[in-house]
Amino acid sequence: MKCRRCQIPAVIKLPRHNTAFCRDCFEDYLHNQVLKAISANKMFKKDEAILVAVSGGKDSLALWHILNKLGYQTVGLYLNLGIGSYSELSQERTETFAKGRGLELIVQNYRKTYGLGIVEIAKESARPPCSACGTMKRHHFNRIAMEKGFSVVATGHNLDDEASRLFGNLLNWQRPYLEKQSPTLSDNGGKWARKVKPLYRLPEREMAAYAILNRIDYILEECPKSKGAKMFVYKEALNKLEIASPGRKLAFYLGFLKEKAQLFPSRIEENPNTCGECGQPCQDETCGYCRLVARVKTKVMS
Ligand code: Q46
Ligand code: ZN
Repeated sequence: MKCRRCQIPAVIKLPRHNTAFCRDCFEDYLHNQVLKAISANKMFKKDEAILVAVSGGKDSLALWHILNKLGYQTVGLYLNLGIGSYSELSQERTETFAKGRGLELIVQNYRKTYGLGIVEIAKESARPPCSACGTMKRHHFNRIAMEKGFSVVATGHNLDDEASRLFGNLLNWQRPYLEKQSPTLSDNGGKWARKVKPLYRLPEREMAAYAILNRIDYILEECPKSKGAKMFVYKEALNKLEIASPGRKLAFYLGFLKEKAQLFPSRIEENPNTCGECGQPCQDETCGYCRLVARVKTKVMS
């Protein structure tokens, strides 16, 4: 197998592009996919500082590596959720990555802040762990970005994440989620940091290959709370379709982005109010995060 561009031995075959690349050409191709995603969705400019949300996994660390290599100004943000050895190891991987490249990393530790990890926080607030986790993450991403002067937060969601989310939303006809799903989420008229997903054109397999070729030491385990998640079933179904028809996954997601405005016009006025507790934009008088934390405090203190 030879590289389609330079004819030296290839390191990866890409059936969806009917091609194969050597190490340098693969890196070039992958960087171009990221640049295409950034410019097509006006994610950020070269002079904007970007807060990169990192989990210690391959996608977010590779995203940080790529943005840094492409000359963007980046700072990492790691949230230690307090999930035993998984959180300890993922923090260690993230810190080693940042230190090795001389990059700045902000760490927020839930056990230090709340005295509890996300599993206990979810239990005390009577919420499923991933639902509480999503609310908390959104709050901290936005709070830290605004406090430190970042207008944009980049996350490592790849094509498999976005296509499987779309698949799940369609299977369940989740219209409000379909209206909102996008590689660039609203900044609420500047009141919120813009949330962007520069890896949405790249599947998991290509991201894993990139991370390995660039010797990124990432945590292999998934969060233990993700066990049994429906998302894995959707990813598997899409992978089978991709094998039968290479390129289907990206075509499915890009097709949605193209048709979205017509099929699912956004009618939701996003978070028109300001939370009386924390000052972040919200739908009601108090935001979901502040309600969650208040419930946990009442339960823990009583
Ligand atoms: S939501 Fe759920 Fe993830 Fe939070 S508790 Fe773990 S699996 S980390 S993306
Ligand atoms: Zn609030």
